Amino acid sequence: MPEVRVVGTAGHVDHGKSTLVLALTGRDPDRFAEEKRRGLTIDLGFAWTTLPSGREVGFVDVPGHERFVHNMLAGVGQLDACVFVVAANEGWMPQSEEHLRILELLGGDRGVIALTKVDIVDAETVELARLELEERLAGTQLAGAPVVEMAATKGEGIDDLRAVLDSVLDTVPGAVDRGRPRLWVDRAFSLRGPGTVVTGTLSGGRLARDVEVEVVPGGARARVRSVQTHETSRPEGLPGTRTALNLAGLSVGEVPRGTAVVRPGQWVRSAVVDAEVTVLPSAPDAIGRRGAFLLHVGTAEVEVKVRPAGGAIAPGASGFVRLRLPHTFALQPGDRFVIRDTGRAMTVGGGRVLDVAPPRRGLLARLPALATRAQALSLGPSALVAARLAEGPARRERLPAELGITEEEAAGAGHIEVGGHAISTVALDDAADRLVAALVRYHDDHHLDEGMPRPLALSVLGLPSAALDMLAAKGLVMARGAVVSLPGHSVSFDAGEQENVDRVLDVVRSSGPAPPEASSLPAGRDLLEAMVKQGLLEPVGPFLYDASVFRGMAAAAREAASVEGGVTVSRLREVLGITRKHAVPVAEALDQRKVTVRRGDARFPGPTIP
Ligand SMILES: Nc1nc2c(ncn2[C@@H]2O[C@H](COP(=O)(O)OP(=O)(O)OP(=O)(O)O)[C@@H](O)[C@H]2O)c(=O)[nH]1
Ligand SMILES: [Mg+2]
Repeated sequence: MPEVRVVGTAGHVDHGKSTLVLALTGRDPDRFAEEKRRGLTIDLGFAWTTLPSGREVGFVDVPGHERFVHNMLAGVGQLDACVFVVAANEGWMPQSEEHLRILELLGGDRGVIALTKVDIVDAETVELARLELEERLAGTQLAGAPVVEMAATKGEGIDDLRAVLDSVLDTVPGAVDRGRPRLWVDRAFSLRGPGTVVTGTLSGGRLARDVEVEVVPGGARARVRSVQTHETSRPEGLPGTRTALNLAGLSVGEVPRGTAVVRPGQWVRSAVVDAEVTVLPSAPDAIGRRGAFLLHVGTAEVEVKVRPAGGAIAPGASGFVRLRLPHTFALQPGDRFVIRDTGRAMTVGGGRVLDVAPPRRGLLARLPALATRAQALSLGPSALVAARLAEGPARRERLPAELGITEEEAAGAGHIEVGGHAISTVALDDAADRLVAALVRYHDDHHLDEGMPRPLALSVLGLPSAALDMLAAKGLVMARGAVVSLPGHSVSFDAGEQENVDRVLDVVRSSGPAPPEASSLPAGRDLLEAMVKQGLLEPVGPFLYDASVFRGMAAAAREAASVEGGVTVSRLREVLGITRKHAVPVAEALDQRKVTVRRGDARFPGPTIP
C-alpha cells in the first residue's frame, strides 16, 4: 500500500486555495451549492491525489474568510504539511497572518508557499510579492519554505507544486502508532443504506473494521462497520490518513464535528486540564482571569475558562494555565489548541495540553511541576512518566491514558510497581530515607513505645500503604500491626526506669495470684504500659499480673475447666486460691484470651493453650 499523507491549505480569502486543490486533484473541494454560488469556501473541503513519488495525499481545503476561521481551525490540527497560499496581486493580508499563526500554534511547521495569480500581474509585482513573502515569513516556522509561482486557472505551476510537495513530505516523519487511535470528527452524515458515516484525520493508532468504538463527549458506543480512505475500502484506517468510518448503531446527531471517536477505556475524560499557553504578540490584551474565550482543540470549538497559574500572560509571553471546559474530552498531553477571543473574534494564543488529570488544588504550587512536564513532552514517553511520578505515585493502570503513551512505555525503567501503584524509585528512596530518619527520632523521643503508629509512618512516607509493606519486606523497617519501627528496635528502660520496673515486679511477684490494683503500683502509667508491651505484665481488669504467674494460673484454670460440667467462678476461686475480687476479672480475661469459653455459669477449655 502506498504511503498516505494529509496536507491542508491556508491563506487569505479568495487567494486561490480551492482553485489550486481542484487543479491538483481534479475535485472541487467546495461541496455546497452556496459555496459554488458565492465563489467562496465556507466549510472544509476534501480531495486527494497521487504525487509523482506514488504517495497519496489527502487535502483539507480551508476557508480563508475571517468569518469562517473557526471552520479553518477544525481542518488544520493534524497536517503533515500545508500549502500556504498568497495571491501575487494582493500580497500578504490579515488572514495570511492569522492562518500562519494558527498553524504555528498547532505545530504546523512544514509547507510550501503557493504564490498564486501570477498570470494577472506583471513580473515586477511578482518580484515584489516574493520579497514581501520573504519578509513576512522571516523568523516564522515557514521561513525558507519553497515558493512555487502558480496560475492555477491555467494549470501553470501545478506540476512544480506536486514535485515540491513530494520533496517536502520526504522530510516529514510518518505518523506515530501508539495503539491509541483517535479520530476527531470533522464531518458526519448519513447515507441511505450504510447509515452514519464520520470522517476525520485519524491519529495515534489504527481503527479496524468490526472494533467497538466510543464517542467522546457523549459516551455513545458503536461498531465500525467499514473503513475508507480516499473513497476506497480498507480493512483498517491508518494513523495520519484521512479516514471515513461507517458506524453501526449510532445516529448522526451523536457524532457531530468536535466529537472524537476512540477505543473505550483508553482515554482520561477531562473537563479540566493544565496547559502551556503562548499569547500572540498581536493579541490586544493579556490573557488573565477575565475575558471570554473559545478553545479550539481537535475539531472541537468550546467555551473555555482560562485561569493563569501565575499572573496574567502578556502578549508575546508564555505561561501555564488551567483550562475548564464545559464537558469532558478525550485529551492527552501534547494536544495542541488555539484560543480565540470571543468578543473580538480573533486568535489570541494557543498552546499544548500538559496534564489531563490535574490535582484540584494548588495550581500556583504546581508551576515547577508543569515546567518539568512541558520539557518532558519534547523528550518523550519515559521523561513524561518520570515527570508524572516526580509529583507522586500514580495508579499504574491509568498511566497510559493519563500520559498518552503505550503500555510498554508505561512499564519502563525508573519506577517500581507496588500494590497497583507506580512509584518513582528516586521518590521511594527519598521517602524511605525520610521514614528511617523519622523512626530514629521517634524511638529516641518515645523510648517506651514499640514504634510509630502506622498512620503517622504513612504520612511521613507520603506513599501508598503497599509501599510501606514493601519496605518492611525488604527489611528496612518493621511493620507489625499498628506499629512501625526500625528493625531490632525494642522497648528499653533507662537506669531510673529499670529501678521502678524491678520494684513493680517485686510487688506483683510477691503478691502472686492476688496483686494490688495497677493504680497502687510504684510506677507511672507509661512505664506500666511499656512493661505490658514488653510482656512483663499481664493486664487483667484493674490488676496487673506478673506474666509468668498469670500463665501458671491460666494453665491451672484450663485444667480445672476440662472436667465434666466445666468450672464455675466459685470453684475457680478455690483452685487458684483467690477471692471473688480477683476471680471474676481473671475468668473474664481467660475468656478474652480464649483459654476458656463460657457457657452459662460454667467455663470450658478454649482453643488457646497457655
Ligand atoms: N487568474 C487567476 N485566477 C485565479 C487563480 N487562482 C484562483 N483564481 C481565481 O480567484 C478566485 C478565488 O479563488 P478560490 O480558489 O475560490 O479562492 P480561495 O482561496 O479558495 O477562497 P476562499 O476559500 O473563499 O478563502 C476564483 O475566481 C478563481 O478562479 C490564478 O492562479 N489565476
Ligand atoms: Mg476556497
